[in-house]
Amino acid sequence: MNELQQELRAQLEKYCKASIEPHMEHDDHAENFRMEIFNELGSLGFTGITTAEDYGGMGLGYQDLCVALGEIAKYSVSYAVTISVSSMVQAILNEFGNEDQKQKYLPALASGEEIGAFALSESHSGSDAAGLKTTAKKVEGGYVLNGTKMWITSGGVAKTYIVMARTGEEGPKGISAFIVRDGMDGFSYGKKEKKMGWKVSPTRELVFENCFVPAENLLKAEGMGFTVAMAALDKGRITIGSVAVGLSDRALAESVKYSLERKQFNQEIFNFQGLQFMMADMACEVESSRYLVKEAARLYDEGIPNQKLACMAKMKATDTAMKVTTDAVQIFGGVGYTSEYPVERFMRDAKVLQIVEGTNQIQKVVIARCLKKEFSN
Ligand code: COS
Repeated sequence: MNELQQELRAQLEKYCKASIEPHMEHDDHAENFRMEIFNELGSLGFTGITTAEDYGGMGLGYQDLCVALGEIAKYSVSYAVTISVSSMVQAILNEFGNEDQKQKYLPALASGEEIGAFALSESHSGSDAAGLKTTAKKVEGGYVLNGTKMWITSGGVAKTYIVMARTGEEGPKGISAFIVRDGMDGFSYGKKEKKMGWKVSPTRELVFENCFVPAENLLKAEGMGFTVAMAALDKGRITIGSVAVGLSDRALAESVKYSLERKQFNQEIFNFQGLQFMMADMACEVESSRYLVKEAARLYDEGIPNQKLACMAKMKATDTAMKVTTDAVQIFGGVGYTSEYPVERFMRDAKVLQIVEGTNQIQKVVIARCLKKEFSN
C-alpha cells in the first residue's frame, strides 16, 4: 500500500469505527439504510474516488478505490457495495457519456449527494443478460420505456439509473443504455426484496410504464447498451472482489482474536492445531485474493486489457469470503451462529458476493472464453 492509500485507509477506519459500526447490528435487523452515512462518506471524498477532479471526484485509480472499499467492507458490506455500484455508474458516464451528460450527472454522484444504480437484470434474464425484454421505443424527441428490472442495488434510494433496454433486434446488438432519473413520469419502484444478507442496502424492482426518456439521455448510440454493461462489469467485478477481501480480512481478524480469548479444556482454543491450520488456510486464501484483486486493478489503471483477471479476482475473492466467513462462524461455535457476534452477519453478507455482477459460474465462462481467444491466435 502506498502512502496515499495508507492515509485513505486510516481515515476510513476512523470514520467507520465511529459512525458505521455502532449502527450495524440494529440497522441490519431493521433493514435501515442511512443516507447521511453515504453523504458523509461523500464529504470525505470516498463516493467519487475514480471520477476526475473536474467533475468533483478525487481523480484516483482503481487500486485506490479497492483499498477504500476493502476498508469500508470490514464494517459494512452494504455501504461498500453502494459505493462500488455508484462508482460503476460514474465509470459508465465517464467512458460512454458525452460532455453534457458528464457535467449534468457526475458532480452529484461524485460528491455523494446522490447515489447511482445499474439496471441490467430482469426476472427471466440474469446470467443471460442479452435476453432482456424491457423495450425502449423510439418516439419524437426520445424513447418510451416499458418493462421491469429486478434485484437493483440501491433501487429507491438512487437518483440516477443506467437502464439497459431493447431498441432493436433480439440479442446483445439490439440493446441500448439510458440515463433514467428518479421521479420521471412512468418510472416507479416495485417490491423491496427481503434478503439473507446485505440487509442495509436496499434491493428493489424498477417498473417502467410508458416512461418517456429524452433522446439526450441515450448513452453513446443505439445498440451500444450491451457493450456499456459488459465494459462496466469488467470494472465492477474488480471492486466486488475488493469488498470480498475487506469482509474476509475482518472475519479472519475476529476469528483470531476470539480464539485467543475463548478457553476450553483449560486453555485458549487458539492452541489447538486444528484451529491454527484453519486460520493459516484462511489467511493464505485472503492474501491470494488480495493480490489478485490488486493486480486486476493495476492492469485496469495502466490501461491493459484485463477482463480475464477481473473475473478471476471476483471469483477467487468472493469464494474466499464465503469460505472464510463460514469458517469464522465455525471457530466461534454456538455464539457464532447468534447475533451476539457479527460473524453470522459476515457469512450472510458473503453469500451474494458469489452471485452479483455475474455468478461465479459466469466468471468461469468468461475466463474460459478469454483462454480460448488467447490460445487460438
Ligand atoms: N467489453 C466491451 N464489450 C463487450 C464485452 C466487454 N467485456 N463483452 C461483450 N461485449 C460486447 C461485444 O460487442 C460483443 O460482441 P462481439 O463478440 O461481436 O464483439 C457483444 O457484447 C456480445 O458479447 P457476447 O457474445 O459475449 O454475449 P453473450 O450473450 O454470449 O454474453 C456473458 C456473455 C455470459 C458473459 C454475459 O451475458 C454476462 O456477463 N452475463 C452475466 C450478467 C451479469 O453479470 N449480471 C449481473 C448484473 S449486475 S448485479
